[in-house]
Amino acid sequence: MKQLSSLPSVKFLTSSIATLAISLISSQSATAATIALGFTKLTGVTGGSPANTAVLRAEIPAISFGKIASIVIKDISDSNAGSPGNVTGFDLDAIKLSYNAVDNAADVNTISALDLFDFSPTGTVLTPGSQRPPASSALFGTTGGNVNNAVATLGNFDANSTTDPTKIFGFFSLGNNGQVAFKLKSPITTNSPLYIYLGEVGDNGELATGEIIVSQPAPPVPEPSSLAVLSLAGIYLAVRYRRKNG
Ligand SMILES: [Ca+2]
Ligand SMILES: [Ca+2]
Ligand SMILES: [Ca+2]
Repeated sequence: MKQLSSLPSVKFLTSSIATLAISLISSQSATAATIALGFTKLTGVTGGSPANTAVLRAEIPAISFGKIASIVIKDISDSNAGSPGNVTGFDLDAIKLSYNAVDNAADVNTISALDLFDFSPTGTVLTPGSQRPPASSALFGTTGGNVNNAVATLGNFDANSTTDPTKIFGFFSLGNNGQVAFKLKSPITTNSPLYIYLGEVGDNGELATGEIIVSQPAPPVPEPSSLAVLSLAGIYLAVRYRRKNG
């Protein structure tokens, strides 16, 4: 009876040693780091007709330890902010990377941009958030769980800020707690500050956070002998535990 009851403990011990080994390996060959972005709201609004897109700017510092590989934007809107249904959550009009800093929303469309975004589902990976009732089949500006850039036009701050179905255009909605990851066409280094601009349609209190994912050159792969030592240690501990408790 005693032996039977001790078996699950032994299994647990061996699996926790395996977990330890995996985390050691991944920390020795870390390939990514994340940096949170802090956004500042620019003066005024921009957009299509009606134009009511708020523009948010974050500074990406010069990065010497790796390359910027992707940018992740997450909805953190209060569940009462903005309109419900298919426009629930942060309404992204556009995203832009530029070396130019501007303070007025009206200037964001004219500054030069870095051509690094791929707005197809290959480079723009959406995790749709939830809709507040009445829910539609899809969030606005999305099709089949992906951003539909023919509707969202993420390269232009051009959204018509309305929920009128005959006029609504130029953005997509993230849904509550939705997120979108932009995988850059080629990872970049920055020797000087770079600016990221986001447009939020409606300027109606919906919020998002952002982070950049920096890829790092992988350090040398751990020596096979050190991995072997870890597995041997695991076997030894498991056997010892079984003897002691078996
Ligand atoms: Ca919204
Ligand atoms: Ca747009
Ligand atoms: Ca909005």
